[in-house]
Amino acid sequence: MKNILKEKFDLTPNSKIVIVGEGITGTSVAKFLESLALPFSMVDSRKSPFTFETFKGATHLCVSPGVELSEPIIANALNSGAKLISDIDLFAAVVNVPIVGITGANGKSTVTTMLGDMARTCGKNVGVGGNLGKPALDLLDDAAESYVLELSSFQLERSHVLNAAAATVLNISADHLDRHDDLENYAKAKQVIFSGDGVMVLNADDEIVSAMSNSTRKTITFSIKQKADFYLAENNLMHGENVLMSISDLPLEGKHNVANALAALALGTAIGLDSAKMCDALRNFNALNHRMQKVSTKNGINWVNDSKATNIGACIAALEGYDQKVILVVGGEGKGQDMNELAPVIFAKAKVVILVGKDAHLIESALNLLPEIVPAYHAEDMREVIAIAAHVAKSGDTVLLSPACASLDQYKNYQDRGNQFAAAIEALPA
Ligand code: UMA
Ligand code: ADP
Repeated sequence: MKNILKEKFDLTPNSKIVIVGEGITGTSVAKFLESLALPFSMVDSRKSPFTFETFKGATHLCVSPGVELSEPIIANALNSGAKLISDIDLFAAVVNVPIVGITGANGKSTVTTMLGDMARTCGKNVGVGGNLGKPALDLLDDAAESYVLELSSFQLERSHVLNAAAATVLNISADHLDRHDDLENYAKAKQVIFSGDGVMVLNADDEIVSAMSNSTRKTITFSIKQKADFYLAENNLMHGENVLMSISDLPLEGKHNVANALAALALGTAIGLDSAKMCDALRNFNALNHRMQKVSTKNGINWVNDSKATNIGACIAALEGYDQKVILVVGGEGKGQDMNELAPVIFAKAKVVILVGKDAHLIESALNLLPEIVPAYHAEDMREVIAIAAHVAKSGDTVLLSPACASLDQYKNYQDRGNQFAAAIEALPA
């Protein structure tokens, strides 16, 4: 292993490696370097602010995904010759079995979990993690036959040698533009997942993703709108001319989850998994918490928690999946997104909107630009949201929490927001 690290990254016992960020990524890198007796130091600006002294003489920086590379002191160290390494690059360099990489604006966690389930259903010993939760280096296991990694744009922008056996960019829509400047830069960061010569799995319905194709590479496409290698036809998931399974056997809400299932099938096929077993895994798949999760049917109302919809793309996908109009709970921290993109879909799919959070007024302004009127209510907190929803909803209605915004203005995180939604429903009188 040490030879590989020397060859790929010029890492030796004489290197001065600084791990930036003492979170779970930094800790996983520290454990890994320790196991190889490679010396390092760890720094964390929340404990002690960075100074030029912090990085003096550093030969390598391993910068955690939550730390911005553009931070002047870090940028200066990198410009002065320190090499940027990442936990993902270290992982990829030492792994000898297939790695599958999954990125995209939305659906990463769902597809990563689906593919992990598929591999296990096929009897494989598979390591599943990355941005999903368990850092890549903590997955290392000699018994693993493959790894499935969810990768964020932050992880990809500091990785160079992934060379995944199969990789996908599920979709591109605005998110994290506070860190990536514009959609083009965000897409470029995601495209790094295709470094190397593995199979490319591309979403034929997404123009930006389709433009990433490379005629010299083996490519598998998926689509819910047109014929592709894996596609949807007459309510069946198809591979070429073969019916794989009916969408009615997919225990998930929303058409975007059909796209996710097709993407997982395409990735699984790329690494040689059996189709019938992959479909078995899909039939038994449980929706991840806070993603289109049916939380209750209290008072005959279908309450759905999609708190993980922290961007407009996820909220649009959620709404488009419904045939009937829903009562939509939306708002939070808007992260500079253009709410005008959301307004027409809200009009088409919401009979009432309940606006919450710091940037609720931006969504209201976007709705006010429409010639049509969508009845809107403002709520201060989740209890009020649920009280209003319970008041306007009739038996048979769906109340959907799909905020299109981050949660941090009012909650600890999206899980906390989803949990408070469920708790407030629970507290309603029957
Ligand atoms: N820190 C600094 N200076 C800074 C910012 C942070 O020193 O300017 C320190 C913090 O004090 C903390 C550490 O860095 O001690 C945290 O590092 P981190 O933010 O990179 O977080 P980790 O704990 O290492 O978790 C990261 C991912 N976090 C982020 O990308 C922000 C986790 O994704 C991921 O699960 C984990 O690695 C394992 O791979 C979380 C996430 O929110 C869930 N991801 C974003 C998303 O999904 O939208 C991209
Ligand atoms: P990620 O890990 O990329 O954030 P998740 O699977 O956690 O993705 O889902 C995040 C949000 O995006 C949820 O609100 C979910 O309903 C929505 N979503 C999932 N898959 C897609 C998709 N393919 N297109 C659009 N939205 C999606």
